[in-house]
Amino acid sequence: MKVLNAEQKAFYEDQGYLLLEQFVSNEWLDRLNQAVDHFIDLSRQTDDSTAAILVEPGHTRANPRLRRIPHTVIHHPVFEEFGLRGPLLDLAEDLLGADVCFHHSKLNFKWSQGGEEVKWHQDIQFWPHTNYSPMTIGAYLNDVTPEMAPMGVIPGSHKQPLFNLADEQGQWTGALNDHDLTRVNLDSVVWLQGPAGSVTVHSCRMVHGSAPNKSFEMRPLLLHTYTAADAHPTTNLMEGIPFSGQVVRGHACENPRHDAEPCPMPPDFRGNYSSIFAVQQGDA
Ligand SMILES: O=C(O)CCC(=O)C(=O)O
Repeated sequence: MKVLNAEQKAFYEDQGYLLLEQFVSNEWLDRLNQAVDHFIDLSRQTDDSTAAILVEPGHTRANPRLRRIPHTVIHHPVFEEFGLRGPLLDLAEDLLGADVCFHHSKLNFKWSQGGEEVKWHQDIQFWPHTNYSPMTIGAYLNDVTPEMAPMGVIPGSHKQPLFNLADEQGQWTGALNDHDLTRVNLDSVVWLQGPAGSVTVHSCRMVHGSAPNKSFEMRPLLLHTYTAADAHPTTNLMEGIPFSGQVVRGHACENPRHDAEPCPMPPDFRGNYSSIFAVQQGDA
């Protein structure tokens, strides 16, 4: 084990999540926040979303409102180094084993005074794989208090069956519908908050979400998804996206391992997927 103890690993396996306070060093936080400032400056030159910057409705050059930087690792060398060679990889290796692949990364801003809700969902139905090893590590780049819409997880929900993320007519929404929500113990939610540099980990099967950010501070959460190398994607969502599938620890695994439980499939996004915010809010 590189950074976790056996108890933390057992907790992750049993509960489906971890919160590690101040895991990312101040030196890394400074470098990452400088990169973030660069994108905020760039957003002052555009009225609309670009490949590197997705803006919220209400964004203006004078009052930027950033929703997300998708695929951070392809847009800035500091993000690339952090996601592909940085401190999260020891954590990924402890949880996934010696052979680890990078899948994708994104920075969810949740801008102050209105940054959008992320409705309850599980991740793996967005990007199915042959097994359920994929997990996402989030790093808070600012101090995050309860008012700033931290991410919430439902402990143990990774052991529940997978939901269809569709409305009651069967139309994909990217979120659990009201009927399915009655099967989830929402009273047990744990809000994962902490000082800058705190890190969240959640299983790809974990039911999770977050409220709108009504506070006066933005809540940048830098998310990276890693998989055991024997988990192969079963859609073409990431085809042609640089670094997706790259081995970041150990070796590639040519023969995928298959878990028995079938995974509900997402719509065929055909390169049009932009963000969970857009999917859930119905504006893409
Ligand atoms: O940003 C958040 O609070 C949650 C993000 C999330 O669940 C996702 O992007 O899948």
